Amino acid sequence: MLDAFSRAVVSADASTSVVSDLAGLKAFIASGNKRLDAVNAIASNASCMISDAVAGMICENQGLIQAGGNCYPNRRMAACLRDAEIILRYVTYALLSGDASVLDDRCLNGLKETYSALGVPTTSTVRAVQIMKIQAVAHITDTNTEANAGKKFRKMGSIQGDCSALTAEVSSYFDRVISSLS
Ligand SMILES: CCC1=C(C)/C(=C/C2=NC(=C\c3[nH]c(/C=C4\NC(=O)[C@H](C)[C@H]4CC)c(C)c3CCC(=O)O)/C(CCC(=O)O)=C2C)NC1=O
Repeated sequence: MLDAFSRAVVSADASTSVVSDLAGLKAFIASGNKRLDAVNAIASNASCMISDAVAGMICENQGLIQAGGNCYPNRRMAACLRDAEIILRYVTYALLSGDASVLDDRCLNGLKETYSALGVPTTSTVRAVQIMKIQAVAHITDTNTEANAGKKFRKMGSIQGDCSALTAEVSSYFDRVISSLS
């Protein structure tokens, strides 16, 4: 498992050169508080995001909770919610460390094969991950709306600034999950 710093060392070592991406690391440090706010925006809304994403996925494909569907019976429903939680958790770890390796190595490695062995539909999983991606960006930028959140509407109230680099980065981790299952 690597982070932004160990990644710079490993890449330098691979080309037997000195650490060269110091500008990148400087930017990583300079945006540290923003990054922590972004991780907090996801982590502190995680249970709401997970249940909403899985509910949305089922709402669009109700066969999932009927006999023969992969969210039926409750044991599978629980496994599905747990998997959504695992995926979101590893995305936050990647965002915190500024590197995708923890997500790749500990969550995505072999997941597609596991799903195909168990008959877990990856298109549905991808749909739930897409919803979590949209939610995560909305929570990080504090642009979530009461219309979509209903009674659970909650603003982070963090200082407004330019979060485009962090939202692009977190989106790339969700895209990584999607492409590894597709
Ligand atoms: C730390 C890394 C890690 C990951 C990623 C992980 C995933 C994972 N998901 C599993 C099962 C499962 N995953 C799902 C998920 C779903 N079913 C659906 O219809 C939806 C599309 C989707 C939820 C979004 C289900 C239903 C099962 C149980 C399948 C079965 O036993 O028939 C299994 C098989 C063992 C088990 O049931 O616990 C693993 C290993 N486990 C891990 O330790």
